[in-house]
Amino acid sequence: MNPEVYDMQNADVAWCPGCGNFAILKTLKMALADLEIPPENLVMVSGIGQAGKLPHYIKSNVFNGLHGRSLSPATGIKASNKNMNVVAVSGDGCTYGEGGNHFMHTIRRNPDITNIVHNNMVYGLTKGQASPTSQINLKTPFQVDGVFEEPFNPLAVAISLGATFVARAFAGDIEKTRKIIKKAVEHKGYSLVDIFQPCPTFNKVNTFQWFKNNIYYLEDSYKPHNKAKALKRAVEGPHESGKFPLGIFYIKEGLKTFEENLSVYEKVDTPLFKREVDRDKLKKLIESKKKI
Ligand SMILES: Cc1ncc(C[n+]2csc(CCOP(=O)(O)OP(=O)(O)O)c2C)c(N)n1
Repeated sequence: MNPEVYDMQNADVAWCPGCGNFAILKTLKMALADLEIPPENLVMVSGIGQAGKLPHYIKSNVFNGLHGRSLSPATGIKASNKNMNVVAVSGDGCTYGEGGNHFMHTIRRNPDITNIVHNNMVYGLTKGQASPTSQINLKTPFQVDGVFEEPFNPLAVAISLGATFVARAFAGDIEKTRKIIKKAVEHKGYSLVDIFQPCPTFNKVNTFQWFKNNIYYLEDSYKPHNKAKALKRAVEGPHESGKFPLGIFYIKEGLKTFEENLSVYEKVDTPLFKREVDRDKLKKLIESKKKI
């Protein structure tokens, strides 16, 4: 399929020139086209931020929720129409900061959704404050003495909570990122793709070149099926006097998804949104004093 099927005509794009978001958008469209997912079968869900605007620029069904709240509507959408391909996309601030609690508990539920996080290590939309993934000593107009907190490690958190697909990519490498996104979308269950992305306007430290100097790919011989080994690789990085590995760290297959665990799908396969609501039953339930 041609990635142009996802092009939005006359979209007024709000991203700065040189922003890594452009490459992520382009790569995502290529990966979805490779998988031949028609726009009508795709739901893009986001929170708030520059990354959170991505669904505005891709022809598909869209739900743009509150800051930090991309994953709960994405889970609900998938549960009510399990035939849809659901991709939740937002920034590191939105997903790991404001949405940190949702991030953790969505992983535990394992809905069959893909979670793409644009990780520019800064809050872009609100003009450059530190985010949970900001590196130690990063100075910003708000953190004038530099960041002193330990950076949030989304991969290690996801692996330890039992995420069934965990990967990291770089916006500057379209071909490898395209392959990773394809595998993530194909994966049955929750998949995380954290994508390093330069923010040329508000992060003058973690630039395109900085990322190039501080990343490498997991070896071809690396097998992503061992949780302890995946965790060990996930904690590597410049803070441990190394580099950040990229690639697929962990995959666990065969686990039931959130939707599959719902009793409503036990006997009937029809998506919830297509079913008739028994209004009398609902009314009785609302009016009853019974505690649920
Ligand atoms: C509840 C709430 N808190 C704070 C904000 C302000 N706010 C909007 S976007 C954002 C951070 C965006 O950073 P990130 O998610 O990393 O995305 P980026 O803009 O860098 O792509 C913040 C703090 C908000 N809109 N709502």
